[in-house]
Amino acid sequence: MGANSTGLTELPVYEKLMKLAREPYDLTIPGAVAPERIAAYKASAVGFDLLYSTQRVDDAVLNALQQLADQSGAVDQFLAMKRGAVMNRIEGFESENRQVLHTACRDIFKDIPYNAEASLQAKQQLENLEHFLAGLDSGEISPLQGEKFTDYINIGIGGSDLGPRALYLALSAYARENKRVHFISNVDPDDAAAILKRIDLSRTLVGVVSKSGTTLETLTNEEFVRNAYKQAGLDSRQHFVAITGQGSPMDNPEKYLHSFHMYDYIGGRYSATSMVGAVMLGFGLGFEAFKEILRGAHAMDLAAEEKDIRKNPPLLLALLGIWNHNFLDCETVAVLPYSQALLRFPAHLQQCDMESNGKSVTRNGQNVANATGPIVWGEPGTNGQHAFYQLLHQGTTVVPAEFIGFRKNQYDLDLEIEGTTSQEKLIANLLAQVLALATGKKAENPNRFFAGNRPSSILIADKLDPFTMGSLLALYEAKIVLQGFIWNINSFDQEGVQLGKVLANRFLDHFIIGRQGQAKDRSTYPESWAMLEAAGLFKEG
Ligand code: G6Q
Repeated sequence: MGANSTGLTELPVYEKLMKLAREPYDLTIPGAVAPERIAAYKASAVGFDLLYSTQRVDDAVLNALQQLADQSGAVDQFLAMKRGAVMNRIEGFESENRQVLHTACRDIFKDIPYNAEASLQAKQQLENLEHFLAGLDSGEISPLQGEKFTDYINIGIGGSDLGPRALYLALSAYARENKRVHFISNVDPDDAAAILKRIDLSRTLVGVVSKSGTTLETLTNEEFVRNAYKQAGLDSRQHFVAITGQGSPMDNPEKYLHSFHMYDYIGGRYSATSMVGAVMLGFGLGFEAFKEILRGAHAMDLAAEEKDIRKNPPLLLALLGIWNHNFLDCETVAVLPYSQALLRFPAHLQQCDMESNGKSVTRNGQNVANATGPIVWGEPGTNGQHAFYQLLHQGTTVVPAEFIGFRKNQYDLDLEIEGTTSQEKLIANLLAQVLALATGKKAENPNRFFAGNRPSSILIADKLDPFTMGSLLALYEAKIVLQGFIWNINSFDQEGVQLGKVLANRFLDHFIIGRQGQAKDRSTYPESWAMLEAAGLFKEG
């Protein structure tokens, strides 16, 4: 579905943007980043300011980007998505054919939600969670005669790990007293072993998160941890909760203390505000904090409906990304949070963006005629400054950057040292990097020359609290889907991860054959047998 059935290159404004891109705004000319420009190039919503005077755009480019948003019908498609249009599909070919309704988890705060059915299901699951958490708090739900669970292990991978984990780490300053959360995602046995070594199983609740209920890593880790319970003489059923798609193979109440559901219209990488994130965050931060995350996300979902790009930070961020990627030919984008709490947020965005928009066919199943999703990566500042910023400033590749910062720190602890606080040092560095990348520096010595014109923007809010985190999450989710709409790709499937999964199973079959001492028929899959042998993982005889 979608108002836009053409790709980017077929939109009328495409040629205009190509022409403008021949002479993009020069940030290195003295006075180019003028005070009036800094003040004017600012879009605000839900407590976030997006400062973009250090992007290579001027009013002509911004007007053309506005036309790009209008001609592609990006916001209308965003609204159609929220109402329940079947956006996850490829026209004329077999595809998932699903609605895309992660926003429904947040629309519960609307008097009339966009999609009544999905928001009702979200509400029912929230009530289910609220009762469960109350039972845990009162000690009613406990295998320990009134003593409470203190620890929680989240077992899940990909969308069932990255978003929820990024949120928990971002908000661990608000963690409830005597509650700790741990994560196991990798099928590497050391991931589970390291956690099992340091927790008291008898006081631990284990949330197994898998929408499909079939993911190799998650099912393996579930058995791995259940085995530890068995070894400890404990009944794992009293400790394990399931968070899964309704009707999935994991949707089996007999095996779990409690079950929570998510639905097929919520994609894994968009699922942090469904039960996928809710159960763990509710345990670790409390139910009210989780609702604050939802409130913040909902507020940004609404802000993303604004059609004027200068008043819509997610849409503007999406368009600036397209300007840099499709017109200025920058292949990657760095997300650089100046906040230690956002340690894993770039990793979440990497998945959310690259799995959504790393596509080569349009929604009509034709090859795309333009570049789609960029490579997304990043690390918190100021740490990154002492690592990879050399390349950002003087490398041969131009990397547009999205800086994220907060005016206040989370903990009530900061100190003035040599005249400034640590928080001031942090934010001063953020601003300095943005300016340095943009304006550069002339020098006689070529090795000390900074070319400048390296575009970036700043997203800044007051303080990283649950509401703000929810808004930030939704801002990026909206940015990613809006870009997908403009590129006319399906941002909601992930066929590209299938082939590797199938081949991994073939290698596992080889291990089984080897272990059972069966005859090895190398004629069917000569290359996989040869690879095992070359890697020293298997010897004949
Ligand atoms: C996300 C992807 C993928 C998924 C994991 C885990 O959009 O679909 O990362 O989240 O593969 O899947 P399950 O939740 O089904 O175990």
